[in-house]
Amino acid sequence: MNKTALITGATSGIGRATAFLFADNGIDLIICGRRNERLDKMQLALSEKVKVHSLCFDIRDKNAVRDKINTLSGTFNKIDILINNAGNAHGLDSIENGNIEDWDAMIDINVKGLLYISKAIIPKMITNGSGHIINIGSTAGKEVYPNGNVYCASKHAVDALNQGMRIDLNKYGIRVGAVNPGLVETEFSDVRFKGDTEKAENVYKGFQPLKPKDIADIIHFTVTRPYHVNIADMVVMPTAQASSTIVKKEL
Ligand code: NDP
Ligand code: 8X3
Repeated sequence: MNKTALITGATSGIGRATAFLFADNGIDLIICGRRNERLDKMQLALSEKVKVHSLCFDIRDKNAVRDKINTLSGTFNKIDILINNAGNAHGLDSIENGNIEDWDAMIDINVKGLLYISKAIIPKMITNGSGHIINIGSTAGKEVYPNGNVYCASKHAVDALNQGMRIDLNKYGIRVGAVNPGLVETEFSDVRFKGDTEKAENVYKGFQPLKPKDIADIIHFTVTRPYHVNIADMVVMPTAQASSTIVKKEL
C-alpha cells in the first residue's frame, strides 16, 4: 500500500515541489495551504498519479487546523509522513524598527502553526505505531544574521522543536528530522518584501540559488531511507553560499 504524506505549505516553493516529487514516486498526498484555487489545480494534476486530498486552512487558526484534520477519513487518516513546511519571513528590519504584525505572523505561522498541525497529527502516528516528521527549518535556525532577528528566532524555535519532538517521540518509534535550507528561489522573498519584486529578485541575483526541487529531492531521500535510518538534521546551501551573510556573487 502507498504511504500517505501531509504537506503544509504545498501551494508554493518547497512544499509544491515536494508534492509533485512524492506523487511521481507513488506517495499519496494531503496538500495544505490557504490558496484554494492553487490547491484545486494541484489536486487535479497530482490525482493522475496518486490519491490526493486537499485541505484549505490558515495554520495560525488552531481550531481550523484541528477541525480540518478531524475531517480526514479512510486511508487519508493514516498519515505516514508529515512535512512541516508552511512558513515565511515577514520583513527584514533592524529590531528597533521591526513591525509587530510581522513578528506576530512569523511566530504564529512558523512556530505556533507548526505546533498546531503536529499536535493534530502526532496522536494518529502514535496510534499507528509509526510515522516520520520532517521539519523544514533554515540556516536562519542555525545562525543569526543582521535584521533577521525574529525570523531567525522562529527558525531557532523550529530547531529546538525538531530536537524536542525527536526526544519525546523516540518511545513511539516515530522518526523526526529537519532539513535546513539556505537560499532557495521561491515566493519566500516576495512575501518577506511584501511584493517588492525588485528587492525580492535581488536576493537571488549573481549566483545560482537552490531550486525548490533541490530541497524536494533531499526530503524524498530522507523519507525513503530504511526504517532504522533517521536523518536527524541536515543543512543544505547553494554552493555559492558559505553562511547567511557570505554569498559569492558575480554581479
Ligand atoms: P513560499 O513562500 O514559496 O511557500 C510558503 C508556503 O507556506 C506556501 O505554500 C504558503 O501557502 C504556506 N503558508 C504561508 N503562510 C501560511 C499560513 N498562515 N497558513 C497556511 N499555510 C501558509 O516559501 P518556501 O517554499 O521558500 O518556504 C517553505 C519553507 O521553507 C518555510 O518554512 C521557509 O521558512 C523555509 N525556508 C525557505 C528558504 C528559502 O530561501 N526560500 C530557506 C530556508 C527555509 P498559502 O500562501 O497558500 O497559505
Ligand atoms: C530562508 C533563508 O537566509 O533568507 O530561511 O533566512 S534566509
